[in-house]
Amino acid sequence: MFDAFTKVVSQADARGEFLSSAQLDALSAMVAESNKRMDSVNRITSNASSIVADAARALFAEQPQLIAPGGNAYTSRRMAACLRDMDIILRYVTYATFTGDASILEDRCLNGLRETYVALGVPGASVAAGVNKMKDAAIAIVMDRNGITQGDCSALQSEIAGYFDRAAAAVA
Ligand code: PEB
Repeated sequence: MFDAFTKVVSQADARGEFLSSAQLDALSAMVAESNKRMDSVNRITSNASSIVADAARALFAEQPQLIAPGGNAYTSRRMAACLRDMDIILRYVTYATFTGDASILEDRCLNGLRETYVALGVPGASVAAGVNKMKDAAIAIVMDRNGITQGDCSALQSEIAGYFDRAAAAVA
């Protein structure tokens, strides 16, 4: 598990090199912009339950077979497991956003997740659709210009979107 700093250090050490000025510039820019990152994590974290619930509701409206008898979210137990899974994935996306590195998401959440869903008979494409709905909601909340210092958050937006995309691609 890395963050943006330890990732660069590990890569440089594997080559036996000092940090390059390009690497230092990139990390320095990340520090300079870190308020945006923290605000994004804070906004997603404090809206996590509605991001999950709204995405699940939209998923079940689009794929009603999931909540019909025999469906993968039918019975409260499976529904709870589904909401929990979406919550877990969103939580790991906030960790990746916080650290500026996807390795925590990959190593602790996505690694083996496809195989787990295959073994359980949970449709990965439906999980991916749910993740995409969380992505849209989370990005809208992060990019809301109200009540926040104005600035360019486009790089952060695509970084965060990329974490959701990795999660969706890992299970689709
Ligand atoms: C992954 N999910 C489930 C299980 C595991 C995970 C390990 C089996 C054990 C259990 O039931 O608790 N756990 C989860 C995760 C991590 C982890 C991401 C990462 C660290 O430790 N059902 C649907 C939707 C989808 C869904 C498509 C979007 O209809 C999910 C939600 N996951 C779902 C369901 C189960 C499950 C388990 C329904 C229960 C399956 C079953 O027991 O039949």
